[in-house]
Amino acid sequence: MSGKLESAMSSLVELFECYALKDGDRLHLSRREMSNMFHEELGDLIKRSKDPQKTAEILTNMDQNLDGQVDFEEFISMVTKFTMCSFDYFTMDRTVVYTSRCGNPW
Ligand SMILES: [Ca+2]
Ligand SMILES: [Ca+2]
Repeated sequence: MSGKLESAMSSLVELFECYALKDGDRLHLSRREMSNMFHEELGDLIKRSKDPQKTAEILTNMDQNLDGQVDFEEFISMVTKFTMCSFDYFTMDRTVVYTSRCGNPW
């Protein structure tokens, strides 16, 4: 049985490969693959961002070595930065999930 962290890590690898495989190169996200991933996986989070300028900055700077594509290390770096900026969003949602699943926690 895997823990939540191991599951999250596995999910990130699977997600990256799912989008990266579309052009046959499973090790890199092309610009089109990145665009598809943003719209399909982060659309709601981007719309709710309290700091749209910071969000745009993180997403446009994904390609750190400027080779026109995003490798797994660059992808994980973006996920880390974006997750840190989204802490309030996720903790707010966790309360909603907890309340709806377990009743009033107080
Ligand atoms: Ca690819
Ligand atoms: Ca790159």
